[in-house]
Amino acid sequence: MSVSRHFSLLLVCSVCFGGFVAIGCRTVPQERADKQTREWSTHWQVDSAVLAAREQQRPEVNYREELVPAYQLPELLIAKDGRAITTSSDWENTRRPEVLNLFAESVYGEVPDPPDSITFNLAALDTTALDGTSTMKQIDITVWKMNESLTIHLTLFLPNAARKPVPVFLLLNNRAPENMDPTRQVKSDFWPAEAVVGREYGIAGFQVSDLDPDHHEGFNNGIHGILDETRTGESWGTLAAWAWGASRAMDYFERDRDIDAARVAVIGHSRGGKTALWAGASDPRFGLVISNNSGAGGAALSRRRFGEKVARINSAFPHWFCENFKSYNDREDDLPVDQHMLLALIAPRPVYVASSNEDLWADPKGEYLSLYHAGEVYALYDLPVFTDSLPPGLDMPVQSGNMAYHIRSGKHDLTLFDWLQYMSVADRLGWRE
Ligand code: GTR
Repeated sequence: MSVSRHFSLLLVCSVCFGGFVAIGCRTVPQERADKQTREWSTHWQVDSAVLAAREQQRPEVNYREELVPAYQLPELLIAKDGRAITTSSDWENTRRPEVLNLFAESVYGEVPDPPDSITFNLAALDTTALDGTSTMKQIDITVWKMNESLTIHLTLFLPNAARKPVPVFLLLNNRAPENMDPTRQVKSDFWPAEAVVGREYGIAGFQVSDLDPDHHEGFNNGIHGILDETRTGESWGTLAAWAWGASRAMDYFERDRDIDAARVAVIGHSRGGKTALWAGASDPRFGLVISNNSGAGGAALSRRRFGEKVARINSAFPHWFCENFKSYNDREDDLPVDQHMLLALIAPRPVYVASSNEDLWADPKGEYLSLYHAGEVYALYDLPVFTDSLPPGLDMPVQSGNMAYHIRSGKHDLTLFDWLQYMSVADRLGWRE
């Protein structure tokens, strides 16, 4: 049984459509719908108590579906010159580079010239970590430009018993460093090393603040202070700097013979989830991209203006995106992209989007819809897609080909439940075979 066939069995039921299939305010041709016309057996509904609590917290914010304005998403499959994109090679050669550039120049920012050199040093090694089941490595990744340098401290656990090379989950840690305690005195579900190693995967992570501290200081410190020359409206912000750090970790993975560099999953939560998506979109070496509760500027569609909006994220976190993104404050309809196009940049590689039902600020439905609309590009590769325009029921993980989604009950967080789903997807991708 092929991998995609195997996955499509996870879908719950089939429904036939006639003519065109409506998806939001757009349609997909019948041919695509015929490939997989299925709906979820149940759909997620906003919990009224959660809604009431959120509205009380932030009365100025829209959390109601009926107040989402009508919107038209930018066309994924029409090139700038008006040509229709109908094949995966058209996508890869023409439209994908255009979309990638649009995100770089209007959302996350352009990366400057690379550093002069990069070194990898094994700073610590324990071959009997986790009661002898694992090897722990700490690697200092140092980038140099002229006589300035910056070091990313990568922590890694690899299962001793597993056949090598081993697939690895890389967390971009935007929470406290204790979440990735190499001594394992502190054990956190945010980075559950024991559970991941127990499933015969490697787990790695670094603090995003190694690249750039998470506050606005004019881009003088962190990697910006080292690599930036003249800054413009298109210069990279903090999230792009963190994503760049993920690529440097990937540079290391490619050098470690115990690691299967073709099977590295990049994962992040919230601001880390936005970063994981941009890392996966801009660096095709990541074999699985996981967005946990990434919300605005991550998986959620900006045009829905539900929960956190572009103007709010740009004023609360003026350093996250490029300056040009601020020109779209309260002008979402003028953005040349929307976030479904970010997920489409990951195609045909596997992508997992996860939401939580109390996290209305991140717009769970908007996160699901991005994945749904990105299906247009996955379908070009003849991969199954999601054809139900509504998110599945609570705690009901769904997967169709290389796309996966769940909405977990509970708060904005990265939990063991989430990790277990991500590992199960990797299992189904055949990563442990
Ligand atoms: C919030 C922000 C979100 C999300 C979150 C987090 O304050 O508005 O976009 O990134 O922080 O990272 O936990």
